[in-house]
Amino acid sequence: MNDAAERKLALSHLWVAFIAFILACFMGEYQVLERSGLISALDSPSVYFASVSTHGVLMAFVLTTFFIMGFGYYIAATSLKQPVWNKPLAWGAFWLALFGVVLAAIPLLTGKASVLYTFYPPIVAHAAFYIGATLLVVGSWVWCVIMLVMFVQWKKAKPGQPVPLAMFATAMNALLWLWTSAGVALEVLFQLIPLSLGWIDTVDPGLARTLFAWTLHPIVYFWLIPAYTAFYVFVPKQAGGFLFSDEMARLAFIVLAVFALPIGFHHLYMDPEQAKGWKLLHGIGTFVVALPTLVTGFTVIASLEIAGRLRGGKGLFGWIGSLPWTNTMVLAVILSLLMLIFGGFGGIVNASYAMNAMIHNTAWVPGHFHLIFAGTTVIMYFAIAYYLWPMLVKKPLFSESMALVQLWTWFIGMSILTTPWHVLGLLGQPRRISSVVYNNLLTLSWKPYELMMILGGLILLGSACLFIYNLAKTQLSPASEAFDRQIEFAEPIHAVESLPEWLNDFKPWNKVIAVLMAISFGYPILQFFFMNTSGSSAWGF
Ligand code: HAS
Ligand code: CU
Repeated sequence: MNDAAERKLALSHLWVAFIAFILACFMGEYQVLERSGLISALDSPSVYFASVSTHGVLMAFVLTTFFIMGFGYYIAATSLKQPVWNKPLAWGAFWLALFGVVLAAIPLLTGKASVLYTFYPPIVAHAAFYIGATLLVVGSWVWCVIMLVMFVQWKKAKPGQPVPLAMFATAMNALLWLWTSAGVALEVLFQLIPLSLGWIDTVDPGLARTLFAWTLHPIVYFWLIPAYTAFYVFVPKQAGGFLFSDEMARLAFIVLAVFALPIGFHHLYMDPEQAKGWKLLHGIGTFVVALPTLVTGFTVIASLEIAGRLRGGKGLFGWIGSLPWTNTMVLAVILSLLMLIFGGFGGIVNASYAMNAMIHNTAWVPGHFHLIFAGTTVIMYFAIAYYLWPMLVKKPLFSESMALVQLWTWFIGMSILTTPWHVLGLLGQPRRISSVVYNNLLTLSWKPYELMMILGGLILLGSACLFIYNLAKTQLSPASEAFDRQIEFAEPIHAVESLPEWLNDFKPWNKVIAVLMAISFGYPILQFFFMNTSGSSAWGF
């Protein structure tokens, strides 16, 4: 297949993602410096909050959405072995989303949208921020439609055959994202845009936070699924072995998508607007959604063990040493899993209803999500980029050894950055503050941790620059005629000839999601419309 058009489509998306990423890394380092109070000339809450809002939006929404779209297009084309459906539409979505990002960037950079990436009312941004963010989401919806159309077309053409695992995961993510983004879309369209344009005088922040919670948990799995896709479909082959179980992988993606949705109230445990019974229900669901990650850890480590033993590793742990640690994909998965141990542990602490009181709104929370998102997840984005870049530009990677150094330094930098954050959280440091320099003795103990974070941030910034440099040099190096590498998907150890429909399609799961969402969000949302908020009782006294 001549895939030049697909390669260009994927590359354009991935470059937008990584440019957003590197800009945000510079802001991150400025932020740790500003907060520490080390350089008094930097002291400016207004610049700090403009920066931290832009950093969050670039990392959480721009890097992720563009990466997921670009990766998805290429996965669909290569795993299904067919061109991307309706490329003009895909390009239209690309430009619409990019336009949205530029539109949102203007108020962000001029301090008119310093509302953080969660943009909770009652703080209100300039309308251009919400409209820009909406266009980015609409662009991503088009991507979802293209993925689902390609999935359905392939199934119609090959009835009864198992959809390739890589495409199954990608299409599942598209479906997940359609459901996920609906919550924040309702909030932005019916509350925040009208409010920021002055069409309405006030909104109910409780309703806004409930709608945002609908989105806030599943969005993190929208970001995570490409990393898990690489775990299952690239890692076993790169390690020199086989995927331990194709069916387990599918089941993990299904449970991840289905149970990611009805559990968002673990972000609202300490909020007053929902009753404790609903919170407990969502809390139980949160523990269910940790299961597919445990299954993923098991399957991926089992696949690595198969590879290690095929490579001659002996004994209980000897296979670990015989893995190809100098393969970027293999090194990245090992470092990613190591960060997942602690990032996931933090998640379980957060999810435990009573323990949440200890860490909620403290520095622990950014510690958790930097470790599990910027660590576990983004390190796999790097590995995917290193793997795909030579195929996308038809040139060998500029430097494999630089890539290995980059992955190690990202892991080391992220560990140095996030450990103090967790400790500071337990010491009571609030999150979302622009300065940690208080006038009391207690907060003196925060100082060494703040300094460590500056060091961690510096290492990460250096690592991020190496990443971009390597990709740019690869693309700009002279073309080599002989170079032609093809994408290789891992084979399961037991070939999958046929699958039950529930492991090969989404229709039944879509219905399950609808029921679970109606149960877990129906009443909690409707109550806002029926509640008496006038301050008097129903009898008028
Ligand atoms: Fe989270 C807050 C709970 C996963 C991202 N999370 C956040 C926020 C973000 C975020 C961005 O319940 C902040 C939102 C905000 O700004 O307010 N999170 C969880 C739970 C999980 C979890 C239960 N989070 C993620 C992932 C994210 C992410 C993934 C991004 C990609 N999170 C919460 C809660 C809050 C929260 C509360 C609200 C806190 C508050 O109060 O505000 C689970 O999915 C985690 C499951 C993972 C595990 C780990 C298993 C470990 C494995 C590794 C094995 C490896 C080995 C090593 C043995 C249970 C599988 C092998 C070594 C070799 C050499 C081979
Ligand atoms: Cu969550």
